[in-house]
Formats: sequence, C-alpha cells, structure tokens
Amino acid sequence: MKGYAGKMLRVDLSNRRSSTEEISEGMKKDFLGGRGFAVKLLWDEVKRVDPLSEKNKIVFSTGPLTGQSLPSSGKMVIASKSPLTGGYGDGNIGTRAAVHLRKAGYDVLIVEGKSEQPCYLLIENEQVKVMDASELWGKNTFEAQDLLERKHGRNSGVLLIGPAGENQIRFSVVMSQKGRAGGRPGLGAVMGSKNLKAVVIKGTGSIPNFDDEKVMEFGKKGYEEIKGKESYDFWVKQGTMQVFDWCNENICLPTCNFREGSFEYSKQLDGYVLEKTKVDRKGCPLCNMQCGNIIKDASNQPSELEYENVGMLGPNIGMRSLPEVALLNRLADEWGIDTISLGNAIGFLMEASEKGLIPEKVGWGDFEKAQELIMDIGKGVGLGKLVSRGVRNASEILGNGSRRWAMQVKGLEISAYNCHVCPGMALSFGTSPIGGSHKDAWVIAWEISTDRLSYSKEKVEKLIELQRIRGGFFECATVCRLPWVEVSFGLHWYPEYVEAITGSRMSWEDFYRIGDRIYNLIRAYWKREIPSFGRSWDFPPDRWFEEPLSQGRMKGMKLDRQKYDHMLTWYYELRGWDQNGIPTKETLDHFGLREASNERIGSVG
Ligand code: PTT
Ligand code: SF4
Repeated sequence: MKGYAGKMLRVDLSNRRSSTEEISEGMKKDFLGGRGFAVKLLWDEVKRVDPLSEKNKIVFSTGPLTGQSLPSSGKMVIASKSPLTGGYGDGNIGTRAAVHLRKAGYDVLIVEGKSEQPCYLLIENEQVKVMDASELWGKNTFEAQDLLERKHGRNSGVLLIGPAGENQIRFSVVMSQKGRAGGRPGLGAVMGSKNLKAVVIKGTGSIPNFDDEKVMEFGKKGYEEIKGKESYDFWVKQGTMQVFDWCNENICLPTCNFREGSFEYSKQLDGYVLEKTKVDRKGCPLCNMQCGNIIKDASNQPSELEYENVGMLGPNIGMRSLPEVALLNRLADEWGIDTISLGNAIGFLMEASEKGLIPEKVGWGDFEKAQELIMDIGKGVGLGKLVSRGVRNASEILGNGSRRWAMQVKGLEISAYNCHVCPGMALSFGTSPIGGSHKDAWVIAWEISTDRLSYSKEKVEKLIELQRIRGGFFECATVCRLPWVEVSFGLHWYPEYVEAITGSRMSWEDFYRIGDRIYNLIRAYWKREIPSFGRSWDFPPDRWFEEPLSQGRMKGMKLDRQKYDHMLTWYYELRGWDQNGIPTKETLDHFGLREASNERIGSVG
C-alpha cells in the first residue's frame, strides 16, 4: 500500500542502538496506523512488565493521513503500558514531530530500554543519535523547548517532558510546542523512567502517495469546505471553550470535584471572557481552524487554554478568575502535568481537607495553595506525593469512603463532564479503552439533544458508533477529529483521502471493522496485564450513583446503577464480549486476532 513510509524505527536506549523494520502489508491492512500499530506492537512486545521499568516501551505512531496536505493532519499517537492505570494507555498530540517523523522516512518510532544518563534522541532522516541531556534535565518544558530549538532549528519537531515526567509522576504528559500535550495516562513518566528528556525529529523527505495530485486537490477542497462552514467563525473565536457555557447551562460542568454540574461564577470563566482577553491563537501543523487560544495569565505570561484545562482547573477546584486558571494551566504545561488529572487531584485534596481526612487546610478556590500543590505534585513531595499516583491510589491510602469521590475510571481521572444526569456519557467514560476519558465517545452532545434521561439500547449503539469513528478511525488514520466534530466537516472525505493516499478503496464499514479489531485487542491487553480486570472496572465513580446534585434545576438527580448495569450488558452483547466484558474466543477469531484468542484468559465473574 502506498502512503506509508513503510518503516518503523526502533531505538534501544540501553545499548544506544537503532534499527529499522518494514511494516508489513498485513499490519497496514488490519491496523491502518496510529493507535492500531501501537496496540499491536504493545500486544506483541510489552507483556506483563512494570510500566516504569526498562522493559516497557513507548510507541510514537502515525497513520497514512498524518502530515499530508489535508485538514488538521499534524497529529501523532503516543502509547505505552500506562504507569497510572496498569493497562493500555495512549494520547493524541498535535506536533511538528508527527510531520517530521513521516518526512524522515518512518511511520512509527518505538523506544525501549533505559539510558544510564539523561539523554535525548535526535533523528535526522536516517541518522539517529542518542544525545547528552544533562543540560536539559530539570528544565521546564518551555525552557527545554527553547534550548532544543536554538540548537536544532526552530522548525524541528520536538516532543519532551517536564520535571514531573523526570520525577515519574504518574499523570505526567509529553509536551510539544509550549501548549500541545499528549499521553494522559502517564506517558511522560514512561519517558522519564528511561531517562529520555526529549525526542527531536528533522525529516526532509516526502511521503510516497498513490495519487499526489488528488491528495492536493482533495486537501484544498477540504480546507475550503472547513472555512466556509457556518460554525467556523465562532469556532475561531472560542475553540473548544465554546462548550463551557453549554456545559454550565446543561448541568454538566465539573464543579467542586464533580459534586455539582453548574458553577455560580461560570460567567467569569467562559468562552466569552476568553474571547475578550485573548492575545493570540496557535495550534497544530497543517490546520486551518487552530484552536489553541492564548491569554495572559495572572502573572502576565502567555497560557494556551482549552475547555478541559479550564473546566478542571476552574470550577472543579472552585477557581473564579480566568487569568488565575490560566496561570495554573501554564504551570501544568511547564511541569508537564496532565491538567485533567491535576484538576481531579487538587479537587480530591480540597474535598479531603473539607471532610477532615487530611490535616492540611486546602480550601476551594485557594489560588496560592493550588500553585503550591502543582509544584508539590511535580516534585512528588508533601500532599503532592499523596496524589502523585492518581486519585484511585490516594483514596486507597486515605480510606474513609474516599473511593466514592475519587473521580476516575480504571485509574485514569475523568475529564470535564459531570454525569449525574448523563447516563450515556457515564457509559462512555466507563468503556473508554484508556480509562476516564471523553476522547473515544463524546456522546454527551447527542444525548442532551435527544432523550437525555433514557438508558436505551439506542444510546449504547450511538456510543459504539462514536467509538468506531473517533477511537477507531481518527486515532488510526491519524488526524484531528475536530474538523468533523466542531464544524461538521464531511466524513465522506476520509475514504476519498485514504484512497488517494494509499490506492486502496476502503469504506466506512471497513474503517469500523478496523476500529472494532483494535478495541478487542486493547480489551484483551487489559485482561492479560491485569488478571482481575472485568465488569466492575467499567463503572464510573459511586458519587454519581449515590450523591444527587444538591442545587440547580436538576437538584436531586443522580444516575441509576441498575439501569447503567443494563446498558453495560447491551454494550458487551453488541461488542461480542462475555458478561464480564472480556472478548469471546469467537469475537477474537472473527477479527483475526489469533494470538489474543489463543491467550484468552477466562472470565472471573
Ligand atoms: C488530551 C487532553 C485534552 S483533550 C486536553 S484539552 W481537549 C488537555 N490538554 C492539556 C494541556 O493543554 N496541557 C496539559 N499540561 N495537560 C493537558 N491535558 C489534557 O489532555 C488537543 C486537542 C484537543 S484539546 C482535543 S479535545 C482533541 N483531541 C483529539 C484526540 O484525542 N484525537 C484526535 N484524533 N484528535 C483530537 N483533536 C483534539 O486535540 P491526550 P493536543 Mg492531546 C495545553 O493528548 O493524551 O489525548 O489528552 O493533544 O495537541 O494538545 O490537542 O478540550
Ligand atoms: Fe490541533 Fe485544534 Fe487544529 Fe485539531 S483543531 S489540529 S487540535 S489546532
């Protein structure tokens, strides 16, 4: 198949050797790219290892659409066995490094082993060097990005970690370009455990497509279509922050550790405040609807805001001022800490303090304390140490029923949607293949605009459809999904793009099948790595079932556990999984996952 560099670069940091391998036609056909390649590699090569040991591997993976002259294609999947959850973990980052990797002649970079000293990788086409990073170690991601750009050129692709990753904090992320972050389930810590501060990539080649003229023509038409969309202008003004007000109106804004769904001071934080105060806009390469909105934070430094950052570091911890939220966000970016888990961790500590479970005073909306906590988390000291392995772990240490309001699924903290009255979205969190993330199925908008209160089979079907498109196609292709999600860019374009690039005609049915294959392999991976894994892992936190909303127009409402359980049963049936949520042998065979089928570990009830 055309459209692939066709090669994977493997670097072993223990012996500083690199090698290349062909990516087989079967691999391309069955897994497409990005997440698909990553899952297959982790399944084959990372088996029952400690995620922070040198035996773990980290995969940087692109797809056939990555780096092409078509809408929002500067994306890359970063995947590994997660030190936060113990299962499969990945993230999707927009970065020049994605484009450079392909131009350097590789679809995938896999890094294994561990360097004795802090190092960084320099990849210039076929030249691969492990470089000394002693000068970079300890630097925040902004300083280190500047140093590396000064040394290797402003346009080089840089992926790097901050001090939190170096200190192996389990929700540290990989950063790029001072504002792009990826790998929520602790992939920064995986790099840190390998003494790998950064990866710098400079590629000068081109990607061999089936029909370059068509790619250019279709790409141009795609960019034009996006610009002409009715919602484009508003999107350009607010980006993902356009959802903030909507969440508050619909009682799903995370407030005080997901206790409530609306915030009294939301008007001080919303997209209109952002619109008025924004000083710049940036984003990922090859995108004409850039969504990184920058404002000056409380210390007059630039900070790039997305909805998740503001939701989690704003109402969820009781903050009332956007510049203050922006400062917390900037600190998280500098330290390389995931803002979603961070907002959960701080919210958890504030609630623990309120309930008298910790002696320290950590009040809701305490700006000074929140700054201190971020640094303590980045260093893994004091209260920061308590939450540095995530809120699930912290609740196990604290006890006293705190597991009920440790807002996570499978160990990954929940992103910024309160689900007291959103059963479909709760199921989306419950069944996300990496834990409490919205990325695979943002069913909430559809749910609220249709039959919000129902626990119907139709909702489960919709959820699976979204998982197939978002978690399957977009993660494997590998491009940004926001043109489709936010400005209704036509999905019909993607089979056209894939054909012009690869020469292979594939329908959405074919993409769904690839997505399903990947979902099954990820599920098998969780089961192989964590033998006790099963049905109980697919439930959101008890808070949403047991503690009703205490204010607002939906006061008194909460989720119904029995009905949720019923939806989960439908979900398993539709996916071909047994009642413990494990893919059956027939299902694994149906998708040609012979190794997983042979290894299949029985259900434990
Ligand atoms: C993503 C998660 C998100 S999802 C956000 S804001 W969002 C948070 N951003 C963080 C940040 O910033 N700094 C920080 N220190 N931590 C952060 N953690 C949070 O990480 C992101 C965009 C966004 S903005 C979204 S929804 C879409 N996600 C996509 C996806 O998952 N797949 C895909 N094919 N396309 C996507 N397009 C959009 O990309 P994770 P990015 Mg991200 C400052 O990585 O691990 O998936 O977590 O990559 O380049 O920053 O783009 O309202
Ligand atoms: Fe990146 Fe935003 Fe553009 Fe998507 S829409 S490619 S996240 S800048």
